[in-house]
Formats: sequence, C-alpha cells, structure tokens
Amino acid sequence: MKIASYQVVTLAVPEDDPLANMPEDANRKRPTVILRLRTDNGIEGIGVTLYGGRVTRSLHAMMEDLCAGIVGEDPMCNEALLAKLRAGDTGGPGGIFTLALSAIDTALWDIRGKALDQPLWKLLGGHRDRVPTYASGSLRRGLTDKQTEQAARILVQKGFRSMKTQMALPGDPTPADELRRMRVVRDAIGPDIPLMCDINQRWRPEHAIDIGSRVEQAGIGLFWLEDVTTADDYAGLARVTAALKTPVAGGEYVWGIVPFRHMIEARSVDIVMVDIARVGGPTQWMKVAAMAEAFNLPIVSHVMPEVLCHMVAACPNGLTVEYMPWMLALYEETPAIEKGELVLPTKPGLGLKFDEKAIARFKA
Ligand code: SMN
Ligand code: MG
Repeated sequence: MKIASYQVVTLAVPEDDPLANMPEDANRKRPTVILRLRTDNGIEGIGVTLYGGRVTRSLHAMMEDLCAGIVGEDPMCNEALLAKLRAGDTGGPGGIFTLALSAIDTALWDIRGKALDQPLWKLLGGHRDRVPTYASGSLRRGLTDKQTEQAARILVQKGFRSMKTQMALPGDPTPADELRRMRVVRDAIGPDIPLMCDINQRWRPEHAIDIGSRVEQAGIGLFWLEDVTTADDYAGLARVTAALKTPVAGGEYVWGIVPFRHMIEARSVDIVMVDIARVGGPTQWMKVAAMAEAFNLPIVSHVMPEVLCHMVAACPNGLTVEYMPWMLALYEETPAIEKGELVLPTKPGLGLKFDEKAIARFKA
C-alpha cells in the first residue's frame, strides 16, 4: 500500500454553541483545515487541524507541501514519514509545521485502522470501550452571570455529568467577582457534578494561589483548575500545584513532547492535558500519555472529542475527554454519549466520515 494523493481544504466553521446555544458571536468563524489522504488501494484517511488563525493560508500551504513529500510512501510507517517530514528546513519544530503534521499523522492512523479493519482506540492500546466526558465551551467567562446560570442548567438537563467553566473574568475582576461566578455555576448544577475551571494562562502564580484558595474555602469543589499561569512557567505552576488541594491541570499550550518532560519532572501539574494539534498528532499524544503514566499522572484530552476519544480510551491513565463540540458538524455521525460516557466506535480507523454537504457549506 502506498500514499497516492491528497486533498487539503480550508473551512470557516461557525463559532456557535451546540451544547447550550449560548454563543458570544455566532457570526464569528473558526478557520479549520481538513485533509484527505488517499492510498493506491482506495483507502481514504482523514485528518483535521486548527489554530492557524490569520495565517491559515500558510497552514494550508504547509500541509500541501508536506503531503507532497510522502506521496509514494508506505502509510503504515508513521515514524519514518514523520522523520522524513521533520528532516531539512521545514520551518519546525513548533508552529504551523506541527499543526500540519498532526493532521497528517491522524490521517495515517485512520488509513492504518481502515487497512486492518480495526478502530483506532484498539490499535493504540484498547484499554476500554467507553470513556467519561465533560461538557466544554459553553460556560465561558464572556457570558453574564445570568447567561452562565441558564447555560449550566441546560447542560445538566441534557445529561452532562461533568462540565467546565472559566475564571479570569473580563475587565478588572476582584477575587470576589471570580468567586461569585463560581457560586453561580455551582448553585446552578448542584453539589454532585464534577466541575472544572479554566484560567487560560491569565493569572500570575500568586494570584492563582489566592483565588484558588478562596474557591477551596468557599467549598465550591473543583475537579481541576486549568492553565492557572503561563504554560511554560514550570516552577510557577509547581508552586501553585503544591499550594492548592485542588488538582491543577495543564499542557494544552505547549508544543511537541519535550515540554511535558520538564512539566512532569517539576511536578507542575497533577493532570496532564495534551492538545493533539500542538503535540503533533496521535503518535506523539500517546508518547506523552506513557510519560504521564510512568509518573503516576492521569492524562486528558483537549478539543476534538470525536478524534481524542480514541487516545483517551487507549491508555490506562486516560481520565476524561473534553466534549468541545466545535467540529462535530463536519461529520455524518460522531460518538454517542451514554450516562456521561462517550461510546467508542466499532468502525475502522477514526470511525468518522465527513458530511460532504457540511464541508461544502463551510468551505472558506
Ligand atoms: C481552549 C483553548 C483554546 C482553544 C479551545 C479551547 C480551552 C479549553 O482552553 O481547554 O477548552
Ligand atoms: Mg483549556
């Protein structure tokens, strides 16, 4: 089997909120680049990447140039192909190079699954066929307290058994403002729903310790506090992690696998979060999972649950999948949620098929 051809398409996917229907601006669009990688025996593997922002045209071109370099190669040899693409002057190791590589590696794994007639989660380790999931993307810091309360109630009504909100509110919030927002969410969802909270690197370490402690003292009960400060301030993160009882999660913002070594060695986080696009695809994601396992740390996914459910289900330390629904509309069907758990597909590869009508509608 050989890679025969490829097609790259840039999409503009609406920034809606399919879970609670509480968008900040549904007219805003998220640039997304999709890849179809085809083999000489008729298999098509798919991959998706994002975060190109204003340089999405460059990301698109990067993906085409990289794919051109693997035509004629064996798609089952991910490591050899990734090494070939990394060699020479390719603009790596981070940035749009890695975002493009991630989609290519995903498509290669999809091809492998289809060639072997096995779902990806089994090929990667097959630890379990269901994984816990939590609602994400709805309880954003930009909403008012009232909107947040409504959205939280909707998520509970929809059957989500775990969800994520945000602090570091817009403007110049006092610690009391931050605490008020957390009370709004906790009161809306009741005492029993695990609640995560994302800071998206917006606090100083001392700020995180102050507000994190107040949230603890108020009995809000957080399942984790995420990206409390600058993602590569490993010592600063470790200070917060040591000071709080609340588990600290982080990792979505760093590139490749090496920063995880530093983060884990410094005990910067209690829960390792890995973004598939920034780490460079499923091959690299699984390496970080193994690193975390060796340090007795759980691993969690970031965005694209329809893809990441495979990786979290594959490894023994997979904790939960972020149900960030941004990309669900790209596919004919995505994994169902039953009793708060994602049901892993039995179809080969990713088990996903692009919805061609949606793809045509979103074409940039
Ligand atoms: C997040 C950040 C960037 C893109 C999507 C989502 C957020 C999360 O940090 O964890 O959901
Ligand atoms: Mg986050």
